[in-house]
Amino acid sequence: MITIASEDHRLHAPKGEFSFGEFVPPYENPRRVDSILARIAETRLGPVRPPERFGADLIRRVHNAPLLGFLETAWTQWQAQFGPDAPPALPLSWPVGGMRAIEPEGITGKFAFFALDASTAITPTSWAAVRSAVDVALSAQKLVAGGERAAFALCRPPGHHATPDNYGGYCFVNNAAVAAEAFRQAGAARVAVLDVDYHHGNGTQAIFYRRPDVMFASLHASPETTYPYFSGYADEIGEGPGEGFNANYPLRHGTAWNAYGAALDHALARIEGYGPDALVISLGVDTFEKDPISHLKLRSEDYIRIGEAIARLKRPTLFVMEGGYAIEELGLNTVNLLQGFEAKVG
Ligand code: OKP
Ligand code: ZN
Repeated sequence: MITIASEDHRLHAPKGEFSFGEFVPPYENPRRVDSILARIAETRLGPVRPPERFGADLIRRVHNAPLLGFLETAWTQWQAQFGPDAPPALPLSWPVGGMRAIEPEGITGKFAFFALDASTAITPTSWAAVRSAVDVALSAQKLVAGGERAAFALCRPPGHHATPDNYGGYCFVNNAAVAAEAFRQAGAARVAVLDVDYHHGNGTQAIFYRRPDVMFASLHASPETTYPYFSGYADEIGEGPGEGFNANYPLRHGTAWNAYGAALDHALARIEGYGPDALVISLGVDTFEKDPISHLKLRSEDYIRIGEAIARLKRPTLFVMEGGYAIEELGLNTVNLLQGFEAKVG
């Protein structure tokens, strides 16, 4: 399988994130890509190529102008307010409940307005890294649209928490959603996005919630206990013309392969019935038993089975990297899934 990867992901390397009341080294860091690339080389999964550059058209179809304007200029405005020794660019308050959702003029207010959480710092060069991740996703999408059976977009930073109007959960632009949109433009009548990251892909869900042309299915730890908390329940089935095209499989903390595999079979059967022309996998391996921020119990060999199950759908398949924070086994688990897929494709 061909992997698309860019060195520019290194341009997003914040000093830290807020985690349980402390400012800690970021779980989402450049070493994640190193771990995956090392395993790709070790297993000879296939060639690794740099991305082409794409314009912003498809990004604009997925995200609204105020968010994109903010992301492009946030650091400059933050530094204008705080000077050369500016602190990490993070929000510390939010518009909740029935408060007025009006974009504030000042930069600290804008952070409060656009951010989902205080885990997602913006640095001077974050936007360039974000754009490179979109280029990675679109370059890999182009391979699959052009007839490759599958391709792996090694995106960093990840994307599935980014909604039309908000960034957060380590995500800025929704790489998988942009790729799904690219498949639609390339002539796919129906696209399915299957999200196997530990966290609910609230952003991808929100982007396609009212649309029948992109189905979203997600397996994730239940919002009752787990970030992003306010999205991911099983009764979220889509709305209006999108009703019936969103499927959530919330899982309890401690879930291991048996219950996970059963939910995966359900999700895949739903996708099979939908009959998509292309499949996008939001590939997170933070479901791993040793993941430092997660509470599912998948083992390294289980990822092979996930890949095999996905291959049985027999669809043109684009894998888009999302989460996974157990650096040591991140490459192993990710490549296990891709190799499981390839073994069944032959
Ligand atoms: C991004 B992805 C621990 C809490 C972290 C944000 C989680 C974002 C996960 N510091 N909260 O879905 O893997
Ligand atoms: Zn995750």
